[in-house]
This record gives sequence, structure tokens and C-alpha cells, in this order.
Amino acid sequence: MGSILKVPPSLHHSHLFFFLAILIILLARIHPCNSKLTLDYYQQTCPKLEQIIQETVMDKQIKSPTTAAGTVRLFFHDCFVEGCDASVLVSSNNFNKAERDADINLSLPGDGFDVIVRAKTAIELACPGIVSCADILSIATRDLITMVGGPYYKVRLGRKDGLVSSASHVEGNLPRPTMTMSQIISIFQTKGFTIREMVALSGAHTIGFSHCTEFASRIYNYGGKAGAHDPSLDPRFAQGLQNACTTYQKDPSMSVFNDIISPGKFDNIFFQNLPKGLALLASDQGLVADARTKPFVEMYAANQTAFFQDFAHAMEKLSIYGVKMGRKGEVRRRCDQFNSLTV
Ligand code: HEM
Ligand SMILES: *[C@@H]1O[C@H](CO)[C@@H](O)[C@H](O)[C@H]1NC(C)=O
Ligand SMILES: CC(=O)N[C@H]1CO[C@H](CO)[C@@H](O)[C@@H]1O
Repeated sequence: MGSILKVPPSLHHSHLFFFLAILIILLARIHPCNSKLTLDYYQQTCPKLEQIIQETVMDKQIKSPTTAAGTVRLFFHDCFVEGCDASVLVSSNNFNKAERDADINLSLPGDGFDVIVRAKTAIELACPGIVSCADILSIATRDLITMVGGPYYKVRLGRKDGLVSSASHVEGNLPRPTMTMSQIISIFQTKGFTIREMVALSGAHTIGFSHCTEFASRIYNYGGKAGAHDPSLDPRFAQGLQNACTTYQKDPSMSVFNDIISPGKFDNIFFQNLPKGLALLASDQGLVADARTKPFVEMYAANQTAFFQDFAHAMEKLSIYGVKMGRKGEVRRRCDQFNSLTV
């Protein structure tokens, strides 16, 4: 090795560059970090993995129907902050305020975390120390989407769990309903997602709910006028929301289904609701008001097959966003703690 690096003084700069380039290519080839996610990653080491996850999520979803939406949102938040590396599952401690405790975390804890912990426990019994929490979260999300009526897609495996989870890394990486459409598009585009993919992924709001605080400014004293609501809301829907949220300031847990027509079913009704003024979040309503996103809303509203196809592709893409492999991560023993903290 030493002799390769010792360059004779006569050697021209471009030769040196050439030597170094070859050396880097050779080193990259023997280094395992270069490998890719594969469908059969655990075939030898944990053949029952997919079956165990499937059973765990079915059992949990039947007992707690809010699990599917909670898990899908958890997955989205995990992937958009530090990549899909289960960083969102880590608990805070005295030394570190973790990602899950950022102020955007409303509704994140609960069933989503619980179903992953359960699956991890069952998997550790069958094949200890093998399967990453990031892979479990990816498969569980896909299975839950399928279970509530959404499309199936393939999930490649081999993610490692991240070594960083920090509340301070959340801001700016996740969209908020108060953002303009340009700001939301920019967050997705920075991460390599097109406007079309952004609209398709937003279709996840066909399940689950939002807390009243997330849309209160649209239904109470809109624009500073007493009793006024956002005029883009259907008037009867606005009144229903005002009634449903009356005491939300005293009780911050008050919430309403995102897709009021078919809240528990993964379908394209969410997109059909938008032009009717039946969207809770200002950002969702915005999808049908902006010329860049409206054509996709109309296509998905008219054609569920088109929505499912685009959603499945976009989820597959999301599930490999920023994944860590090889020594860039670890297989956590507990999904809520880095291995350096467990004994
Ligand atoms: C496009 C920008 C987006 C914005 C501004 C946004 C914002 C929100 C907000 C404010 C909530 C309500 C949270 C609460 O009150 O607890 C929510 C819920 C939800 N979001 Fe998004 N979101 C976006 C995109 C996405 C994407 C891409 C996905 C997944 C692929 C997703 C999945 C969900 C799910 C499933 C829920 C329901 C959670 C539950 O019921 O527990 N969202 N979103
Ligand atoms: C719906 O979308 C699918 C998938 O893109 C396409 O093959 C089909 O022709 C569309 N159907 C209609 C009625 O436009
Ligand atoms: C349940 C939970 O973890 N909630 C946290 C969400 O974030 C706020 C603000 O950072 C914390 O105070 C909560 O404890």
C-alpha cells in the first residue's frame, strides 16, 4: 500500500489524480457499505420475518383501528428526518431530546410505536439481533396500508438503524399545514420527490385524523372576523367542525377524521373531497387550489387505479430515502434505544 502512495517526483499532477481515482475505486469495491437493499435480505437469517410482522400488525390493527394511520405517519416522519433509519423511534433521555419529542410530534406516539415494539419483540424471539427496526417499520407500514384497502408494494430490506435522533433536526424537514404550497413542494423537491409524488403521498390522508389545533384557524374567527370560517370550506362542514372542536383549547386531544366520508378505508375519496371543500388541513385544501398540484388531484379523484399505482411507487421510493447500510448504522436491540445505551 505504502509504495502506491509514494509518488515519484517526476509524476505529473494528472497522473497522480489518475492513481488516486483508481485507488478510491478499488477501495470502494471491497468496502461492504456499497451494497444495496434486497428483497431477500433476511431469507437465510430470519425466514419467518414477514409472517411475524403480518401477524403482529393484523392483531394490533383489529384491536386498535387507529394503528394504520399512526404507523404510516410515523414512517413518513422517520424517513423525512435523517432518512428511513428508525431515528423517530428513539426515546429522549437526560442527555438527548430525541426526534419524537419535537413539537411537531402530536399524535405520533401511541399505536404506531406500540405495533413496532410488539413486532420487534416477536422477531427478537425468533431471530435475535438480526432485523433492524427501520426494516420492521417499513414492512409494517406497507402491511397496514394493504390491510386497510391500499395498494401492495415491495419493500427492499437491509436498512440499518440510525445512530442519531435529535429533536433539533426535525424543523425544516417536515411539512406543516400552515406552509404555502411552494414551501411544501420545496421540502419534497429537496429530498428528490416530484410534485406528482408529493400529491400522491398526501393521499395518505385518506386515513387517520388531525387534532383541532391543526385547522382551528380555518374554522374560528377566520381572518380576525368573529364567527367566520375559511370560505374554501363547505359551510355545513365548517359548522360541523366548529361544533366538534368547541372545547379543543381545554382538551387538546380533540380531533377529526382527515377523510370524513370514508375515514378508515384507504381509497381515493380524500381527493374527491378536496374540490367539495371537505379538507381539514389548509395544506390539503391548497392541493386543489394550486395549478401545479390540481391536475394530479383531479386525476386521482377520477381514477383510483392511477392513485394506487403512483402512491405505491412513491412509497417504495420513500422507503429507501436516506437509508443507512453497513457500518453507518446498527441493528438496535430495542427500537427505542441506541445499543450504546443498553446492556
Ligand atoms: C404534504 C404535506 C403534509 C402535511 C402538511 C401534513 C400534515 C399533517 C398533519 C398536521 C396531520 C395531523 C396530525 C395530528 O393532528 O395529529 C397529519 C396527519 C397524518 N399524515 Fe400528514 N402531512 C403531509 C404529508 C403526509 C405524507 C406524505 C404522509 C404519508 C405518506 C402523511 C401521513 C399522515 C397520516 C397517515 C396522518 C394521520 C395520522 C393519525 O391518524 O394518527 N402525511 N398530517
Ligand atoms: C386509470 O389509470 C390507470 C393507471 O394509470 C390507466 O391504466 C387507466 O387507463 C385509467 N382509467 C381511466 C378510465 O382513465
Ligand atoms: C407524547 C410526547 O412525546 N409528547 C411530547 C411532544 O413534544 C412536546 C414539545 O416538545 C413535549 O412536551 C411532549 O412531551
